[in-house]
Amino acid sequence: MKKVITYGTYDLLHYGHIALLKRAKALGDYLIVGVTSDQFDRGRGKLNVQQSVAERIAAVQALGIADKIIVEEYEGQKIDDIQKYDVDVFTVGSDWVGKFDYLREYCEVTYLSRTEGISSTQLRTEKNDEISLGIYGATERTVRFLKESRFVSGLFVKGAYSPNTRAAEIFCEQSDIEKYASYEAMLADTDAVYIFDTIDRHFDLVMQALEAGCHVICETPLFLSEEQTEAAYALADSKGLVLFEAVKTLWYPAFQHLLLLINSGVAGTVKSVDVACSQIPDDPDFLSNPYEGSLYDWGTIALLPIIKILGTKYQDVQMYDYSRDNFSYLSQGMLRYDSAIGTWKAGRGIKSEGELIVTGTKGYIYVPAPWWKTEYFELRHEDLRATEKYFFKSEGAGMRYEILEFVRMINNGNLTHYHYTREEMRTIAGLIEKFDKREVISF
Ligand code: C2G
Repeated sequence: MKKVITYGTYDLLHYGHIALLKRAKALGDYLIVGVTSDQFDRGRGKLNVQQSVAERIAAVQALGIADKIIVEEYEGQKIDDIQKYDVDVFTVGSDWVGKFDYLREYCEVTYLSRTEGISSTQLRTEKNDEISLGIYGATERTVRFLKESRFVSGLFVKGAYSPNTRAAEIFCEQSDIEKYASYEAMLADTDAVYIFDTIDRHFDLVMQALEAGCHVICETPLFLSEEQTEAAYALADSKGLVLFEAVKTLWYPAFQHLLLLINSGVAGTVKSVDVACSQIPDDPDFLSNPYEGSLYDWGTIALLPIIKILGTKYQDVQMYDYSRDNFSYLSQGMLRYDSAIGTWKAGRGIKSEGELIVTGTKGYIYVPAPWWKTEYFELRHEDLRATEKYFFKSEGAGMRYEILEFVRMINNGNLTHYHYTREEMRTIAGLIEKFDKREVISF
């Protein structure tokens, strides 16, 4: 029996895929189809896949062409599969010519001609209209946002506005996007807006954008109080708009996997979560704005692992604060739960080891600094030799994952992929509110 193997994503399965699968089958007697996992595609920079691996497998299965379907999860798996299943022929479309010649050492390699005039990319664009987006702000961060947005299909940056006219001019000219004369003008001309400013300015900017009918992706932390959070989400809901907090850490493949692992109980019962984040910005100007201070800046990121892992129902909270000249350099605190403790340390203009440790009854998870943009973490046990290492590659500056999620939410009517619940948002806003109201012990 001659065994053939082929691989693909098979997103929005079309006749190009089908033609290839049929010809692949005709090369032998038994066809194995490897369907890429969501993680694997993200890792190889294929970010705009619309369907989950389960949906894609179901579509391939329904064709009845494959004799066996497997999931492709890692680089180098093809060699393992060829040996494991005793494969005679490896085949893919002609868009890959030469790329898999290294497999000739293990089996026959055949490139089949690709069907012209059809592709998943084309179907994706036809399915959803492109979202036009305006950027509020003109800083190094908005430049990064713009660059990262180009890796996400279905969205394009139309222009920008910043109260800092000179900075806006430079940004728009260098990036070749439109420069708007006012925020209103930009909102009137776009479907969505990305807001980059300090937390104290978010509420007004967000409300104005929602009133104007724009979807909003706003830098983290979103708001200064629970009330603002409620009001903004109520308005977004009533208008059927997406209001998205740009917490890029949350969408990093490694962080997503960490949450998944903890939920599966590999570390036992979690008894404590310790988070530290700190930064000394390059430009010393930040000290002049109190809203650039510790928890005003780190807010959601510092509190997110605690709230995501231990939940929203804490018993009490203690906050300590080191401020000078109305600027908070360090916020440290402890959330006490029924049977667990969460601590955080958030620093601006001060530096510490930015690690995350999740302590459990069977072992602990260690995420090295800077944990908030990690690709790597370890699950450690009493016996250090039993350490399990996890590596999840993040492409670019990581922002593309959150932008992708934002686009998905707009296209899917705000229903799917809501990994960050309203209750979690409210809880975090409530803690930032306590900090803002100076319910802290100063030192
Ligand atoms: N294909 C085709 N004609 C098209 C589109 C795709 O023949 N118009 C083929 C591709 O060449 C590939 C298969 O259909 O052999 C699946 O295509 P994709 O879903 O785009 O998957 P791809 O990214 O090519 O994955 O490890 C993954 C594999 O290397 C290939």
